[in-house]
Amino acid sequence: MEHKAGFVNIIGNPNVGKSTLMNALVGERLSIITSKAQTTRHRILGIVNGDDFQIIFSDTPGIIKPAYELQSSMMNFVKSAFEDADVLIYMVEIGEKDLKDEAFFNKIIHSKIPVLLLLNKIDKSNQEQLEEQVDFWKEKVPNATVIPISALENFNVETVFNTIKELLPVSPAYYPKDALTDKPERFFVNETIREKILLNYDKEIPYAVEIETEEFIEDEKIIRIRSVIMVERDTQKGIIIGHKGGALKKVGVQSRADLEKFFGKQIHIELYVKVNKDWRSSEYQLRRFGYNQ
Ligand code: GDP
Ligand code: K
Ligand code: MG
Repeated sequence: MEHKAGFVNIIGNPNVGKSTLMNALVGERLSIITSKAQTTRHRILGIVNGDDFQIIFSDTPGIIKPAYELQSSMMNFVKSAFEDADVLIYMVEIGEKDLKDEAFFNKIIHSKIPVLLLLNKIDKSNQEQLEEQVDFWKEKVPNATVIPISALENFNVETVFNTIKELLPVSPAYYPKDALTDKPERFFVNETIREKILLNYDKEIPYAVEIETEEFIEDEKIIRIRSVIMVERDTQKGIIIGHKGGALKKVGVQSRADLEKFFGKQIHIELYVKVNKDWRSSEYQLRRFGYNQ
């Protein structure tokens, strides 16, 4: 039997459902998901292995116009997603009619690699709107295969999966056949905590936060974790901790529940908050947190 393998990169505007799709395709909650833009900051690989294939999905941050250094490096992740793909997934959501970034759009319509245009969130549309949108995107991106899906309700996700398998080039596997992702365990701890912060705090707070897991000690039945929540200012520290530590405690409880599911073990988690002035604008700090490639 011939073995197929390749890279499938998922790009699109913020909040269209890229991370939801990758998790559905991989069958694991690798990418955090919230209704807020810029939830995904890194490029995250999700690997699906079969006897005769290996698909390496990569989830990227949404396409944005960078306003500060962190965002610039997030856009480098998106750009690199163009460079090594065997199949490109360009995701749009129902009702979306335009690309915010012309340069990206031109790259897509002139792409030499196969493009799947996934029209997501069709659970929110009616038949008439759906047909109109499919026609619109077929005309706008003539080189793409247009597939309407609902990543959230798992509608047509299998069709996407099978279409990708067809398009994969013949190749040996790139990663060990038991690999699920390229990211270390601590990365998923950091991301889980960051997701809870996105869910629990308003306005600028989540965007000023970075997580660093200092300790990850795995025993047979329990994993002991200690993580720092980094903020830019003292006032933000106070908000994260909350009255009598209540807000921080909530983040800990919610993170622990998710991490126990993810790792399949009991979790002990200790969180504390530290001020790290202006980390988002510091190249040195960004490198330290794995943003600058
Ligand atoms: P990303 O920013 O493109 O990675 O988008 P996310 O995967 O984080 O999803 C953004 C929001 O859209 C979340 O609230 C998801 O639950 C929601 N979402 C994703 N896919 C669907 C879908 O198929 N239908 C609906 N109704 N919502 C969806
Ligand atoms: K999002
Ligand atoms: Mg995302």
